Amino acid sequence: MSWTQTGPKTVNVEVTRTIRRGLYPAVNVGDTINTGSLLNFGDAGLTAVNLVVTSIDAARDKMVTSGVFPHTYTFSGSGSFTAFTSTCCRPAPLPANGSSGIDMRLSAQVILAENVPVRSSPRVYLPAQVLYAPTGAPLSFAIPASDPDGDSFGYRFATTPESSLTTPIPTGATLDASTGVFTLPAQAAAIRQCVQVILDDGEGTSSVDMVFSFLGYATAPPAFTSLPAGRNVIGYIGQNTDFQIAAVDPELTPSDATDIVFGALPPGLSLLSSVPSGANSNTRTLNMRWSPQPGQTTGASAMTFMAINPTGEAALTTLTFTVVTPYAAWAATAFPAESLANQREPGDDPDGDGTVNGLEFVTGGNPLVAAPLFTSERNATELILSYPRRRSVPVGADRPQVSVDLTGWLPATGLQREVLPLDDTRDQIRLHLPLGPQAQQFLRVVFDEGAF
Ligand SMILES: [Ca+2]
Ligand SMILES: [Ca+2]
Ligand SMILES: [Ca+2]
Ligand SMILES: [Ca+2]
Repeated sequence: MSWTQTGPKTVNVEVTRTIRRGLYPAVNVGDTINTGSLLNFGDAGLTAVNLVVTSIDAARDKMVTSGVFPHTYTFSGSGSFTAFTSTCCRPAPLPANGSSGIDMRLSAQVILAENVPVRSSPRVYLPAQVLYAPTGAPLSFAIPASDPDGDSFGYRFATTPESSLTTPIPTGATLDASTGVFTLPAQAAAIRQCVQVILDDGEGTSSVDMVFSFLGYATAPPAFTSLPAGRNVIGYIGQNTDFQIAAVDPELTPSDATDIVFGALPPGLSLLSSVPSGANSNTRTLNMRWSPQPGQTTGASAMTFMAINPTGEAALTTLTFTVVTPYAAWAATAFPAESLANQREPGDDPDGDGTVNGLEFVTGGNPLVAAPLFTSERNATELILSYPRRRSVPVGADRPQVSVDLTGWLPATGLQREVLPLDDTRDQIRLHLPLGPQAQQFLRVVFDEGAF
């Protein structure tokens, strides 16, 4: 359960639950079901939990459902409310521990204050509430989550009042409060373990309820065979980084047909194709693209992918997606590892050649070797400003300007832009400005900060 504030006193509370397919045998993806549960907004508000079916897994008698419930709170000043919904049973049937009877409660603390920026609780992106794992091996993965409005947030196990789980923390389970890395020790026998985690960004909380079904495999689960190096995909703003994720099940029967599933994709990450191959589709390859957009927050986020076949054999992997600006990527290699730590910004000029680092970057210069990169010349008819330019710099990022007094600058018109290939990565740009009737004229080129 998570929430997003949509106005001074209004929120959308989002509920995601996995439900037995057998309870609703006739519904299809896209249908709405009445779960019989109520959502209590924490004030006097109540609403029926009618959820839309987003996926159906008939073979394992379960389906994923979700719903968004708008609500307007009545309060003056500020208010803190605990929205919650509960049901008699976590999804069933599952191996071991019977088929139902373990209560489930989902809650979220909604903290609202008038006249503050609209905000949101953290969100978890998991493909399903029921996750399968083999017995005999420990389970470890980072709970994939992000906060839509960019707050940092922490993780903790839910308490019994929050989750309804009488033993809310399975024996030996750990949860890293800052990274969300969750571990369960190896389970000796087929067993179900239930875990609920609360995410807190200081502006409220959200919750995710997970059921781990440990299966004693007669056969082997799929395994990831192709992943990005270090499980880290670096994306440069404005550029496409394509990569593959592949998983293979060693058995070749129809019940080992492998799929790779994942939650909602963060901005800039897209699935190009999902390709089955091999005998009975025992191999699955995702072709993906990481394309961070201008303005996107730099830094790292995590996302979990699950390789799974129709019998429920599964493997999880978590990838990190890092956004770096092209300038930051260049600076990481242009400067020695340990030195010049305080002279690496675009406006610094450690070699003192008058070309600041930002311009060394766009021109392909060396920030540690003094060398002129911008040259000018004048002949009888024109003024020429010449500089190298990396082809990866966005089109239009360098803008010629003219002035007659070095004070007021205007976009240069009537300019001829000559582009000469220089080397593998750069062109030499020569800007030709015809001499006009003015007593004096000045020409300069301005690089947008977006180029860095
Ligand atoms: Ca937030
Ligand atoms: Ca298998
Ligand atoms: Ca310099
Ligand atoms: Ca230099």
